[in-house]
Amino acid sequence: MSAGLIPPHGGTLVNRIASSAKAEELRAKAADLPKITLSAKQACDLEMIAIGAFSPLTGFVKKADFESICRDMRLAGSGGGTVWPIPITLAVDDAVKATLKTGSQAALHHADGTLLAVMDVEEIYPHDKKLEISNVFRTEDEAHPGVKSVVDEGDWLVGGPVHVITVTPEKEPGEQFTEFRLPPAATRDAFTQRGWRTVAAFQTRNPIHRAHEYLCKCAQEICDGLLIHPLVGETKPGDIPADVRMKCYEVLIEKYFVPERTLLSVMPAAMRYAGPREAILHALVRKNYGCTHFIVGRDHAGPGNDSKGKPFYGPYDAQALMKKHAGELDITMVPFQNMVYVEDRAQYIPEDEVKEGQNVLNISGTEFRRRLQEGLDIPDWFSYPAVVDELRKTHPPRHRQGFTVFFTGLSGSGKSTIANALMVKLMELGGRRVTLLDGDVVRKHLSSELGFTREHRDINILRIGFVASEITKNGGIAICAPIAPYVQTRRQVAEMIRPLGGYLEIHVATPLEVCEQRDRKGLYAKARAGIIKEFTGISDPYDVPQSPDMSIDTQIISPDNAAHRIIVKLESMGFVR
Ligand code: PPS
Repeated sequence: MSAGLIPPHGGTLVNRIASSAKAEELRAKAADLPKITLSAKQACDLEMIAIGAFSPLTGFVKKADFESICRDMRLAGSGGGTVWPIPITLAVDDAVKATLKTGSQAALHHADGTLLAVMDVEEIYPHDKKLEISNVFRTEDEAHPGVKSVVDEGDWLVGGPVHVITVTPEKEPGEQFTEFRLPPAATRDAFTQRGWRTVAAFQTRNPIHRAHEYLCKCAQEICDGLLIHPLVGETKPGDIPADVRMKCYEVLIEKYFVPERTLLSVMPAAMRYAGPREAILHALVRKNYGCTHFIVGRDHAGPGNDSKGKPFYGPYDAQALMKKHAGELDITMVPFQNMVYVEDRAQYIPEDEVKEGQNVLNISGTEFRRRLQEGLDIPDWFSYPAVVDELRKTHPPRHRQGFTVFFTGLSGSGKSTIANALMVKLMELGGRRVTLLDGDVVRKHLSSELGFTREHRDINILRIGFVASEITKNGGIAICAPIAPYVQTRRQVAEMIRPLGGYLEIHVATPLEVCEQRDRKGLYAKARAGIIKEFTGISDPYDVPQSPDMSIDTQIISPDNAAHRIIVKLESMGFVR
């Protein structure tokens, strides 16, 4: 900071990034250390710790902090420590745990192999997932993306400080936003340079529309500056990717905000969707970045509805929790009601100021995404033409998106015949390339070394899923026709592909007796005779799909008719026209 400028707000910052000399030392040491490959969320957390955004944390939490954070929302400390709402954990599975030793060190690697840090392994302790999930997320429903992510993590937690070599993986995916990646200390300096004494931060994981502009402008009325601070770490499938959002923010700020009063930079954290507790975390982090005010709108960091269709959090729960801890956060909340557009006034106003008889217009996030996907109108009162244009570049309407039709059913059920008929019809329609990944063909070319154990079948199906996901991502059509007997693996494939385009699961529900009677390849007879082991339906299970997008009984429907029905379904979904 230059002399004479305003001292930055926010207290002491942790810096865990090693000097270049120290980094060399760490690199040499790391070669002999046990290795932990970080998940996307853990890599985000490491970066947040390294740059001081998670100050006062110097590493991944140990048991006393973990329990105290989960139970009391505080770091452990005599008489109650500092407010801290979410444990920043390093979870590992049994196999990794077996390689670690308390009192020793471990090398932390990015998924692409880059060595990121060395960690002092001060504690290894059981991951009390129940304690974390029930307290942090206030629900155990696995439809909650934060809950699901903890459930899927390893059963052990490793605690201790980190010594960070780099936060940038070698294979930069081109979405690193280098020029916008201002760490907390540099952000404080930027505020000081601009002479801002008070700064309001706007946290976002979505594109900014007009209602958000209204919030930001209101905050600018009470603060010297505005920090538009999008979260660019891991988000849930379906959220608009950070690189797309960044383009939207840039065009928006240029056109609609006063550049001298607005700073755009990114926060490299992962979303947890923990609603009220995450609002507190977001506020503490923005205090570390030097902000004095923090905007909290309706349903901050909420993931939407639970598996029964009810919202996980009340719309103002986050504001209530922020209010409760207002005295100890060292950052002032700027709360906002749900903002709605009143047509008669051509203006956004807080929901509770709407008068009887006024015509209120609203487009929910889900409705916005639907319109984007289907190429429908997005009115100017809701968003900005420049932002919508950017979004349309990466969100083509459904008839231009890729999709996968995934057939599942017993051997001899007729999957291949229907898949072939469908392929011909789709090729006749034209417009997109069609690839057929038939069970037998895949087994010959892609999975020739695999047998039919559960493990091998899973590998086979996940390979098919991966290829289909690439085809879908690039706007093509993938038709898959394996047996795919296990529900869990089918779910994994669906989860892999759904965020990238269309996905249709079709159960070819020909009964076992009929398949066995047909026995075109003579495999059922061999399976009954015990010559072929682990044969689906005979000596290996087939999990019948409970809610496929379509079920086809080939005893009643011809292959051509089945393919026609699938085309009609794809038409009704907007994927073909
Ligand atoms: S899986 O479970 O999805 O990996 O199976 P998949 O790759 O689709 O199987 C392809 C064909 O392998 C033949 N086959 C068997 N099927 C099931 N169980 C056993 N043990 C087995 N051994 C060989 C079978 O003919 C499958 O082809 P389809 O086209 O389904 O009849």
